[in-house]
Amino acid sequence: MPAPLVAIICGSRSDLETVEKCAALLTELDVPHELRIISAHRAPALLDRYVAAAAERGVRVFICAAGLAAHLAGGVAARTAWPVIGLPMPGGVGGGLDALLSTVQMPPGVPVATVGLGNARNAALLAAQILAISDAPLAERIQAFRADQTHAVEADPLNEER
Ligand code: RP5
Repeated sequence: MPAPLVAIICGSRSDLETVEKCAALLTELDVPHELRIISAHRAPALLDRYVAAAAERGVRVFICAAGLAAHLAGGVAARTAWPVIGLPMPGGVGGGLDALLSTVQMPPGVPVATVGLGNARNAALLAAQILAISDAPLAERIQAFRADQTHAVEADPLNEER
């Protein structure tokens, strides 16, 4: 097994159903990854140890999924200079507006690239696209994914030329 390049961290087991869609797309794109459940609030010391160790082992992109007072992505971004993608989880105030703002509104100097509420697949794609900068075969797999997606739209029976 190649060493993971992407670490997916979620704040709670209750985030898993969404986060597994992110892991599934990374698997489909053949991107080595690992998944952990580490709450920024309930286990800050573990988060500290994990981020340092993961970067040491070769992880190059972190995807952080959290809801409510979603400090996980910001907390990870504070601990590493590798890219961090925030995946805010729906369900809190305003359907997840709390998590969206907590994740996206980082102070200057510590960025978190935030995807839409619960948009686990975009988090996976963005991580893959970052890694594809220096991985030509991965870039080709992403292009193929895009082509399939385009073909699916074009092939919809409602779009048939008459
Ligand atoms: C966040 O609080 C988690 O990421 C989760 O989305 C939310 C609720 O967590 P649980 O109370 O279900 O553990 O930290």
